[in-house]
Amino acid sequence: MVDQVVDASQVWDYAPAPEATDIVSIAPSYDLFIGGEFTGPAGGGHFATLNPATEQPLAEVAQATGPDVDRAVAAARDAYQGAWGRLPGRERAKYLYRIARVIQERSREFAVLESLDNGKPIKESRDVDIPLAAAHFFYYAGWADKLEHAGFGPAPRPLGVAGQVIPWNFPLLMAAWKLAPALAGGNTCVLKPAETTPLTALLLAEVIQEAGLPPGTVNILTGDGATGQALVGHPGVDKIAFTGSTEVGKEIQRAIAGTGKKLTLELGGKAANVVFDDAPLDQAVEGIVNGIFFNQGHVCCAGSRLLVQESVADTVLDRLKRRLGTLRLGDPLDKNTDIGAINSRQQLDKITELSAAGEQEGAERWSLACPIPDRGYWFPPTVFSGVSQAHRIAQEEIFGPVLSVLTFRTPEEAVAKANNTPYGLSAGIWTEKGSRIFWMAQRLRAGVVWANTYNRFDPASPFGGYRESGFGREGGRHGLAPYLNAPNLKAGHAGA
Ligand code: TAP
Repeated sequence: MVDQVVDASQVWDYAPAPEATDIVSIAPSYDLFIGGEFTGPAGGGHFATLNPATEQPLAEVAQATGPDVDRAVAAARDAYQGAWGRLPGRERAKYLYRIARVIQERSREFAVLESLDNGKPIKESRDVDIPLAAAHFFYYAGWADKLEHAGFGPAPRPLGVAGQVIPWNFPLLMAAWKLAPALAGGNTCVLKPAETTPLTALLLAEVIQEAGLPPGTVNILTGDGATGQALVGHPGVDKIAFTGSTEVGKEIQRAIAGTGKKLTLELGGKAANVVFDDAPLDQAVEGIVNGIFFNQGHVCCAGSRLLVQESVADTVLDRLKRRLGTLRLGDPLDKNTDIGAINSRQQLDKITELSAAGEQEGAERWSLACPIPDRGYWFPPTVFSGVSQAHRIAQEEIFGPVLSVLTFRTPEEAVAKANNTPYGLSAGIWTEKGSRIFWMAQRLRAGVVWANTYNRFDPASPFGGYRESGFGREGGRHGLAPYLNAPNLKAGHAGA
């Protein structure tokens, strides 16, 4: 059912406030970043990266194949055994600080480019993605000369060459999550950004040149899943760090079994955001909106299942729909935009298919009646109520602006329903009772639990899941561990 919740005559009309794009100069074509230089792909192939809000191509980007992976891994090995590997931690820290500062200096450029390539609202790339990416480099710069004080035992050693594969939902931020701890620990890196969002990783390559890192310390290979597969399978890589879908994560785990390569997996999620009847409901509604509609719901830890106590379910749903009526969907570069474009046709098809399944299975659909641009990939904020635990929309990760609402009567029932998922990445609790927060947090099987807030990130705080959400942590002191060999660290998640 599509429902108009806000009387159109009462809507305050915003004047457009588009961010200027002339700060970014996008080249017609990009090469690979190997050994400190941009270099053409061995196979000569390129593919287009699109603006998902217009479906217009932004640039051609090189398709890396096996020989390029060989070159990048060799360059990373040389840097590891050479200039980068010889640097003491206090010198590595200076490079990381430099990268962080240049990202800050060029933050508008990064934000505009991220919104163009990804489709996310400029206010999110400007206020969240880019500042957090810089903060990660600053944070890990601080650790580079203090590794022996990180609690892993004396003289922790780097692992060597890290192969890092990232998704499209937070392109620069995921690159920062991968590169910063690896470099702080003294490793060298080969990074593969997602096929649909390579441009900020390529701008980061320019920053890395500008910061003067020894050639080969960071290499960036654009390409598709086959490029990622070649990197993961390369015998010259010592450690694999992957963020992406659970399906591909399992494939990677199988592929490297028995090789002795270390592995961290940051995979999908289906988080429960649990609202009790004593919660400050207006605040909870803001948390629900942030939990599932931030970044069009393309968030691994999105609060995609709302569990609301039965006694307040109608009130919460009414207030939620009223609040959603104020969201503005449209041009990602407009500073007033709350909901940007879906990143790709493929992702839009997946969201559309799962939403249709929700209706077929009997859940009640409500979608915001808002103007949808003629071109580009868009999906209006959507809420399903009357969802049962067996519904696909309660079990599968939709990775879009779609909320499934379930109800509960007792805290025990809330825990049982929240944990009824193969994932274990994140959860939210809304209640005014501190004791209930602790009671719930002890029972929710999730790597991160937020209380009376949602989607809070800080470089000092470890993030990661368990079960089908993966293993290993990124962020904080814990985020260093997957990149180090040290007496107090377990053998790590080897493929063996
Ligand atoms: P995937 O399809 O898994 O892709 C992730 C990355 O892996 C992309 O760079 C992809 O390349 C590459 N890839 C694809 N097949 C591969 C293979 N066989 N071997 C090696 N690499 C391969 O995920 P996605 O659709 O981009 O991202 C969405 C998923 O990521 C969601 O499930 C989300 O929950 C998860 N995610 C998790 C987290 C954390 S921290 N847990 C954070 C963000 C996202 P292409 O781009 O060319 O396909």
